[in-house]
Amino acid sequence: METQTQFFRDTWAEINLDNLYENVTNIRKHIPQDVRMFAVVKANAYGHGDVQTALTALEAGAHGVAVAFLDEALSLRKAGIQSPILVLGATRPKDVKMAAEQQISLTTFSQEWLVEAEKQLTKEDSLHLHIKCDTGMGRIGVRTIKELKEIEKCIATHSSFELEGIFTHYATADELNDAYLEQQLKVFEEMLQSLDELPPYIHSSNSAATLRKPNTYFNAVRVGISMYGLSPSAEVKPELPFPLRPVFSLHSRLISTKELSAGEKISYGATYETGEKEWIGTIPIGYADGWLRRLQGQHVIVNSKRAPIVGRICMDQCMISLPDPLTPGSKVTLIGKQGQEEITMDEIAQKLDTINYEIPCIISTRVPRIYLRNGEPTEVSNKLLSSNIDAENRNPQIP
Ligand code: PMH
Repeated sequence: METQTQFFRDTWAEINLDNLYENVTNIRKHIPQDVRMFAVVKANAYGHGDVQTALTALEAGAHGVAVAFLDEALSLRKAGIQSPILVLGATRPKDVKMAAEQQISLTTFSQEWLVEAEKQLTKEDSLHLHIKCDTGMGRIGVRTIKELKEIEKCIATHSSFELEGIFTHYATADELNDAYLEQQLKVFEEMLQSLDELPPYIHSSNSAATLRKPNTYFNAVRVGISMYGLSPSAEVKPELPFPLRPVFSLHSRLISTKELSAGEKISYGATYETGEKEWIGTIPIGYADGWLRRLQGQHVIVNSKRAPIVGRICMDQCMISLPDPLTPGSKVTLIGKQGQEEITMDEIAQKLDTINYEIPCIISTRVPRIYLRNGEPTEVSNKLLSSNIDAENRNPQIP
């Protein structure tokens, strides 16, 4: 595939929107029709590109999108996303006016916050709120029924607030042992029972719970990692109800190749020494792109064969020991498939001793993202934007 003309560097990530669409479609088929799906597109859609991900997920049947911060929500609105948007994290009370104006739903978990937020609003405003319950994650949320009731009352007595939802988040949904999840679920159900009236949206499931635990659905789910075609953990991977298609792949091209004789040194510290005659290739990606120094020794795929990264990874470049004599310009795949070979996100995560979630997030914005639709590079098109509106119309029951 030819790279696009908007960037001038031979390293790029491909975001396969066809696979994203298929993952969302399969998730939608897996859950009952009346359960709404929020596509979690925080952190630039886990590094995949928030606008393109949001539009594709909405087109495939997601009801709305969820982000971590108000800034992320505002940037999606600015890009023309018209669906419901929920901010899952904390927002400063002084910033709530903007959320009300842009019809962005916020998360609340303290009465003091409501008192401060109310000062920013007028009678004409309607700020949509979801109450976050901390049922055992220990992050944010109300922990007692007493606090919850105070918040419910405070929202009900102020006309500028509208209680739109209530939710919680599981700490161990990606583990096969469900004991702690069931304990959290029980606490959440007790909290729900204490309410005078249930709000329109009740949600608790992340990807792992959405794929494995129908008893956590209530009437909405919040799906991130599985939409991107990645398993929430190695433990639940054998249990997934349908195959997930990876969305993110990472590629580069050889910018220099040379045949070196035995005993030549490679990169900072001169830590690698060629054993015998060896072809060495250089690719323009380094730790400033999120291709961290600890990936030294990791394989890439070139000429459809695996080849190791040799010597220290530099800020903008690294070297590989080539399997064949190759000329500059050959494609190098760092994550994804080339020929019969594949390097998965999970392989890179394992090499870095972390989880797959972290990898696309740390591939820096210096690496351009190319969006593929029907196998071809695509811009955010008017067609996609109009289907964003269609997705809204398919959901006439939006409160
Ligand atoms: N809901 C909330 C509140 C979340 O924080 C996340 C992910 C999701 C839903 C989606 O989870 P999934 O990607 O497993 O489907 N949050 C995080 C996090 O804070 N760190 O890693 C994932």
